[in-house]
Amino acid sequence: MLVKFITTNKHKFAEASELCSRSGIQLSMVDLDYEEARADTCEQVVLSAINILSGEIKPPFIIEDSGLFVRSLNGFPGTYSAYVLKAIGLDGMLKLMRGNDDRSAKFVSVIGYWDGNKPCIFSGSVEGEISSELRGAGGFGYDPLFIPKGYKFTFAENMSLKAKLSHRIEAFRKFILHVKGENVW
Ligand code: ITT
Repeated sequence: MLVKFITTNKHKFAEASELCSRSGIQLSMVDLDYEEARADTCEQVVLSAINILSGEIKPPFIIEDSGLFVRSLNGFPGTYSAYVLKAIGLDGMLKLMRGNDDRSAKFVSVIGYWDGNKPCIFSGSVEGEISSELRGAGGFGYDPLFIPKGYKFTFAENMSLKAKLSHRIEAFRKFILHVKGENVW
């Protein structure tokens, strides 16, 4: 089965397509930059994107909105994660967190699937904390400063850990279960 993944982010695409291909779902990347809604939740962003894109792109397709939600910053950067990374970078995030005792954070991923009939939403999240320095060379985005709960490594230091328990992997497992009826836990 072939499903379009509308994204400008090749890292997201690589992580998702590896898992999906193991279940016989082939993702093809459609690198289309569309206007994303301003909203507090990834669910709202995804539903509004399906609304726009379903008029332009033939089903079946998926989109994914994700982000890093830092508890002591009231969920910032959240749905603005891509913009904030461009604007202040990882060093800027570390500065924002300086002197902050509560470093807990979570990554969230929400997939929107349009099969031509009704929009479906699948979400995943992973709890963790913001490290005090950047560590590791793997992954992308905020991976060098995110330490998943119960571990000492950042995602960027341990990509095989990320491939097992990331927010994106959880959301895509749910998507695969829906499409194929196959549990890939
Ligand atoms: P799209 O074209 O799919 O929208 P994007 O990169 O703009 O690509 P988002 O709007 O969903 O994607 O922004 C999510 C940002 O959150 C992303 O650019 C990263 O900075 C960060 N992020 C999401 N998942 C991540 C992950 O697994 N590891 C590190 N950073 C992540």
